[in-house]
Amino acid sequence: MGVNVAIVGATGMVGRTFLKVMEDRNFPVDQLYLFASSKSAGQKITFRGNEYIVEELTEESFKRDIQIALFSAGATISKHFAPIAASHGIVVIDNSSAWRMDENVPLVVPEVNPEDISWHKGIIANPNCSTIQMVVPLKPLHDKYKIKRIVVSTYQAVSGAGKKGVDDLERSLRGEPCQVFPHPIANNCIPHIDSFTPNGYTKEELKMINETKKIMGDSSIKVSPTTVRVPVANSHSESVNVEFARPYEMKELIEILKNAPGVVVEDDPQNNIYPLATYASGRDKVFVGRIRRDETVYSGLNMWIVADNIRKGAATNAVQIAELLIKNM
Ligand code: 11C
Repeated sequence: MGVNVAIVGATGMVGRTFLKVMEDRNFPVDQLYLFASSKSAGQKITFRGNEYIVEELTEESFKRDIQIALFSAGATISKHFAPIAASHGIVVIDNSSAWRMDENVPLVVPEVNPEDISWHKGIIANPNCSTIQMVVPLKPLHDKYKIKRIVVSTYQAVSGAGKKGVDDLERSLRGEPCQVFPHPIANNCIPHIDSFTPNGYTKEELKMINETKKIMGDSSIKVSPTTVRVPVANSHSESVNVEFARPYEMKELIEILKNAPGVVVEDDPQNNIYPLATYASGRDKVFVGRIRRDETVYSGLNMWIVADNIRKGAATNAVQIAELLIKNM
């Protein structure tokens, strides 16, 4: 038996990927409702061989027999419509930043804190893509060695800015000015994702700091991020430096990563094997490589972490949350 599902933001990049991921994972859908802005209403989208017509999202949209709604239409839409959906008994899994730091809303990565789903009050938040791929391999290491501090630099794909970002890279590669990014993205690395805040960090960087603490359930973890947009179409890469409170043996640490849910270790530098954005794209796992001791601190580690930001960083994580909900229904 399946569930009745609504997708809000169905015509966007993540919205369409929700559908693709549900197809790939045989997610049990009975009725499917697709919602978007009035501009996109009327578009046709195929799911499992059947054509669906996208409807305009209104306050009436949720007066249907729907159990789960996957939202990816931006924070403003989520702020307004997620509580309306929840008031009809629908569980909203929201991919925007609107509810992530709300203390009444669980922020969930199924490989890390699946237990937090149990206290939802109608809305469950999906974390930011750059946070998700970092915490998946770090959680089992934190459990064993206790993380004191993380220094992370990201190399984020243009698809993080949606289709507009992908179009901007193509435009920039043709020598035309960018419309979304503040500088040419072709041949550049732009250390600026989302807007700057008074302390000099961007909102993207603050998300990595705050969301990591909430998902890991440990506010003592220090996170020092620099987030950078690079001319890569899809999949974010991250250079992650970790300082543990307890010592580790490298062999044991790698075994932990190999056995960690959702993690694939790709680490054979002698044969040029390490995670790459082109390989991670289209996959649901988090790839980890270049695993090596940081010799400059008591118990330090360097890693290179890559994942598909639209799949594991957004759509797949949300569908995994929906799968957990169904299991507990
Ligand atoms: C990017 N991480 O790569 C952003 C996109 O808070 O869900 C996702 C923004 C968010 O531009």
